[in-house]
Amino acid sequence: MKTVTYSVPNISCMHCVHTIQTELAELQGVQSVKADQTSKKVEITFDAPADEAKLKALLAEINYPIAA
Ligand SMILES: [Cu+2]
Repeated sequence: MKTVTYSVPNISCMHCVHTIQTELAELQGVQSVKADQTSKKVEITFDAPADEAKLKALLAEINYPIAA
């Protein structure tokens, strides 16, 4: 089990938070997702088959790319 925190500058409202949490939760292996509107950060706890490459790819795909 691994936990990562990403900066996601595009988070601007509760709707963004909801979208991110819903989409990431559907990825196999993801245990929990906490997106925060104020800090614009997303904390994800996951296990295989999920990995960081898949998390980042999914966030980019739904228009919430992580900050470099
Ligand atoms: Cu929003």
